[in-house]
Amino acid sequence: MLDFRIRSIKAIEVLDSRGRPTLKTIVKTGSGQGYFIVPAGASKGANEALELRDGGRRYGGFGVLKAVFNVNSVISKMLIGEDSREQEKIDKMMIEADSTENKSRFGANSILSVSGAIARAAADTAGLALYRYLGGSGNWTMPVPLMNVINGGLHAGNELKIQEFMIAPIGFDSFREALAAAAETYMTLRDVIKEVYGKNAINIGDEGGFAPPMKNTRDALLVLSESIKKAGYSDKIFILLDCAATNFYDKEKNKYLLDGMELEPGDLLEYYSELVDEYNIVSIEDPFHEEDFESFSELTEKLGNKVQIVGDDIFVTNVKRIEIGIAKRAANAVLIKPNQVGTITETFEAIRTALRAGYSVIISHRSGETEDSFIADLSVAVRAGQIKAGAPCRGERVAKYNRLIEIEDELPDSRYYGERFFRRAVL
Ligand code: 2PG
Ligand code: MG
Repeated sequence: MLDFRIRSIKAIEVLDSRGRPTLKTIVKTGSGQGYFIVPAGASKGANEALELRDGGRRYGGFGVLKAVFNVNSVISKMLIGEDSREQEKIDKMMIEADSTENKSRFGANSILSVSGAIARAAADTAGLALYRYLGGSGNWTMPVPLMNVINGGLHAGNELKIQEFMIAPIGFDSFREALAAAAETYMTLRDVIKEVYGKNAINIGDEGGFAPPMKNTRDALLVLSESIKKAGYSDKIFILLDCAATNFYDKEKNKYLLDGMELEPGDLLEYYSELVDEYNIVSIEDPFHEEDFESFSELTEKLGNKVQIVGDDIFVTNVKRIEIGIAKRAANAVLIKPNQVGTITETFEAIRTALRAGYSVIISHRSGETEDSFIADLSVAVRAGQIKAGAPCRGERVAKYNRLIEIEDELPDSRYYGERFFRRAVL
């Protein structure tokens, strides 16, 4: 008899890819076990659930021993004996015991580490791969990887204000082929940057993309489109931006400080339209600051039929905020990050809310990551069609892509999302 009951829950403090502490929690059932390691953002939305840090001198204040303690004491005590398949019930128990709006009592990092580890433990107990346990069967879709190949903003020590310049290998028949072409393009980009900016320019940023000493958005777009062309994929690989615009928004002036200009929201919108006309840009994430639903709506109205407009900091994987966005037609896609909200159940609710409205869904990593590849399985389980997991470089980024290669290998009947990227619902 398989025993799904939770026998033990144990958290420990480990490191993420920025050398900062985070939680790894291991859940054991009577017949299996699972773990989860929590990632961490740098450009965090103000409305994200709270990440509990110790403060003080140890690890510069980033320690998570309080969060570890919360898991090993009150959360563990509460959940021992529960059936690990009851994800919703267990997540609700933690949410209720925490009893705050933003999970600030236990910390969303404590809660998510348990929530994710329980899903894995139940999958392991059932003898199923995580994507199968979470995603049932049939109609398997492999996601298009959105790969951040030039890093700026808070993820790099350069002057680029736009945080992420990504490529999406869309015109391919399988994840495997798409990944190969994207990795070739990444290698070509390295050569092009080295040629133009010298060898100091090929150092990499937090998400494995290059962090060259460029100043302006167009500098990055130019080398990127040159590299795609040189690699031979102009009609198959497209460009995406994550502006993370809250980080270059001046609240007092109500202006965006970008590329040496001070732009009103309307001017910034015009600037984006120009860039879309000049380059093969198919997606723009967080084009305005995290409370500016109005400008998001205007941009979606203007470009939404040809460009994916993605809400990240504005939605923070939160059903209430996604619903406001849907009502205001503020975007046509949502970025999903489990640690923005803090449980697997709420992550699924956010995904369902977005899909019901015809929004595209992108499962995303954080800039501070680990070897945990949970989001790779999640992206397949919910047939998201898109995953954002960084450049094809650095262990914590390739962990996700390597896991997807493995999954595709197990699913010979799966289809690559590919061109379906462009099949946008009329909202
Ligand atoms: C983003 C993410 C991931 P961070 O803004 O989309 O790329 O960055 O994890 O720093 O919030
Ligand atoms: Mg973002």
